[in-house]
Amino acid sequence: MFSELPRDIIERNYEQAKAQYKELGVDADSALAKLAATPISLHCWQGDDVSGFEVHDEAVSGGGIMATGNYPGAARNGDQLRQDAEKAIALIPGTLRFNLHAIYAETDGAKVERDQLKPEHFSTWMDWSKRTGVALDFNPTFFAHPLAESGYTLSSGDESVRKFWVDHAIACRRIAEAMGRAQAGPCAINHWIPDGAKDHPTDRWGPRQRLLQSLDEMLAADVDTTYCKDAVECKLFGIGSEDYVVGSHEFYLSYAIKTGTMLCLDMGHFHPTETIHDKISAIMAFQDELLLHVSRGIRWDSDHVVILNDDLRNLFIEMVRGNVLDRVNIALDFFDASINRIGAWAIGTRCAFKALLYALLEPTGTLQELEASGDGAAKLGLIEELKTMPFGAVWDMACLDGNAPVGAAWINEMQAYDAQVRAERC
Ligand code: RNT
Ligand code: ZN
Repeated sequence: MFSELPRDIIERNYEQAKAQYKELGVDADSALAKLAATPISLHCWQGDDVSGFEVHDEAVSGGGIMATGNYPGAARNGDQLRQDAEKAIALIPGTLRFNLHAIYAETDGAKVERDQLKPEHFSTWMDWSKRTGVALDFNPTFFAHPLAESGYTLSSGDESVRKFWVDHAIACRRIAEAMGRAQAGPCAINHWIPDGAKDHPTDRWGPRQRLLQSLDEMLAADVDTTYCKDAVECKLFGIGSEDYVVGSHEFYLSYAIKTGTMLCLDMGHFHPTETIHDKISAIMAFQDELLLHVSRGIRWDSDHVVILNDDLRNLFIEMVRGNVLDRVNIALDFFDASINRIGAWAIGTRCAFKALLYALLEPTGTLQELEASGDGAAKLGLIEELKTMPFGAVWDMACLDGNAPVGAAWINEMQAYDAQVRAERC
């Protein structure tokens, strides 16, 4: 349905675009090289609506996050999820990592409690990683579990519950360490807990003291942090924690500064009009590294498929202007079960790479000189002119170089795959 431009036209368009960017002092070739060298971590959970493969004796609620929609054909086991992920990866140019959650352990049908998880339960994922060359990242899963039903995990006042989750975190840190060793490079592990209260709690203090204690305990475990790179993710509010979230921004920011732990900023975890791009230079004045959850909030919900909007561009522009791409771990976090899931992955990830490329094509030095010289109109004018530069021609070249479909042609592949998968799975 959507045809791809012939190769020679893509190349000719690129040469013209490159000349136009050169006029502004921007080298499009080096922007493409930098784009190809900057990894983004693709989240496994868009593939199956954050379900995972755990064996449960009883029904459990989502526990603080929920994918809505029932588009047919969701992956229901590791092989299907890997097959779907490979399809999505083929539609995306650029270097990808793959971000797993503990509930994606493969246990051959056996019930393995989360505090008992071992690297061997992820050996198929690690083999896949080796075969595809896609490095892994990891997350403990502190939700969708009977011991999370109270709304409190690492901050629970029930000592046995709190201990269970600390042990889960430690088990996961060991798995991340094993993944890191296997891929000869760090595995980023992100700790997000749903803990909080729907309505005004009378004790905001106790849970935070206990979370602090739990974090100290889990991070003190004997794990090699050259391979296991920990981050903590804050949130303002969530489903069932509308009034109070134990792990708020202030809490984790303080913890991170005090202990040197990496922070994770999710684009959908702040006030609905609050964006995160302005936070990067503030936090990185004190911290070596940062983890980002690239997402899109709409009203009160935080995990819509990422699109190329101002928030996304501003985020990548800030990283490029600050020259911190090698200090920021970029991960995706969205889940939409109402549309084709391969499509959701492809759209959001292609957009993240587009935003990165857009940022890399900015004549930052010129803009900053204009600003320093007090010529605000010239600066603003140039920023606006950049929006109608032939960015698309450079992006098409990135897709061609990256062996991904050019233009809308990826949609054909998504549709063909959808038809095949529906025939097989539904
Ligand atoms: C939830 C957090 C968290 C999760 C994933 C699945 O609000 O954003 O990062 O989305 O861990
Ligand atoms: Zn997140």
